[in-house]
Amino acid sequence: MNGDKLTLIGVPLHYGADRRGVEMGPSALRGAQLQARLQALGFDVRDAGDIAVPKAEEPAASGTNLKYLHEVAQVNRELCRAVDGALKEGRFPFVIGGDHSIAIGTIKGVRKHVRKLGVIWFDAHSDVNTERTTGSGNIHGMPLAVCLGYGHPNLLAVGGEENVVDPRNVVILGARSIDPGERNFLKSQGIRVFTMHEIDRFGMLQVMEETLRIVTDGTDGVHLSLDLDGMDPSEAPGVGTPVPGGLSYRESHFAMETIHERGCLVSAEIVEVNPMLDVGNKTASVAVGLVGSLFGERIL
Ligand code: 4U7
Ligand code: MN
Ligand code: MN
Ligand code: MN
Repeated sequence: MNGDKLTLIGVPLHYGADRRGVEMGPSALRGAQLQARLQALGFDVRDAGDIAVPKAEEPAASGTNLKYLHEVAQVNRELCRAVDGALKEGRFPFVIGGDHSIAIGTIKGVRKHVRKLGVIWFDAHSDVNTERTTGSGNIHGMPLAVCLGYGHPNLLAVGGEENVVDPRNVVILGARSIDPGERNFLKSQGIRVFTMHEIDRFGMLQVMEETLRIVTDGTDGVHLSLDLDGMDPSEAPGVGTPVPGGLSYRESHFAMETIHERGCLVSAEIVEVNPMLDVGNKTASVAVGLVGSLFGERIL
């Protein structure tokens, strides 16, 4: 953990999901007392405010099937700079989205400081589509591929195309919706995916032991990319692409608690909270609860 200083960076972006609502995620998370929760654990928390998101009526012509490529790339470049800036000041970057395309800017920014970076990708989806495999054209289904070095040149260029992560240090947790093209990609990259089937079979204890072994094996730090749709929609209904059969409340907290115990985290992000689809502010509150466990809240 990067000392005891954190910087919150809001990214009210929805263009990667092409669906409204998720741009209100940062304000919902702030409203659920994210900052106070972290301060209560003794952290010095600075809220850097929101990255500016350009207005667009429809995807600018980009010569590709990727929606809002121009806007998504621009926001990620800004985010990458902000994450880089936080780390330069010795502060832990905590990014609040926003759709999951922002993982590109976060991870590229972190990689400028952490040479070998492990990644835990908590998600119902694997987010490894490219312009060749995507059915939706939505960039929030592609960020992990980009961080591994595959995807549109404008996205690969964010923060320098050399700043990729090693597939041997990446783990996907909670997957239950993987597109055919993604399946091939995951196999060819040899990425460890703990689908809901493995989680049912082995239980969270064994899954987290194996996860933490993989993401810390030869690395200098670990990034957590927390897509709230990894949780079961009964716990986290306010997400853009809910998929039944997800991680329970306790399984999710247990994952956060074990990551905290390991003390390997260098950066984190929470994405895909969509207050427009939520029941009250339930999903943001559940997310902030997970952050509590991630940063050391204890039951006893
Ligand atoms: B999220 C999808 F086809 N795979 O590419 C796609 F199922 O960041 C969903 O994980 C992507 O929420 C979900 O559009 C992106 C679809
Ligand atoms: Mn995702
Ligand atoms: Mn997802
Ligand atoms: Mn989603």
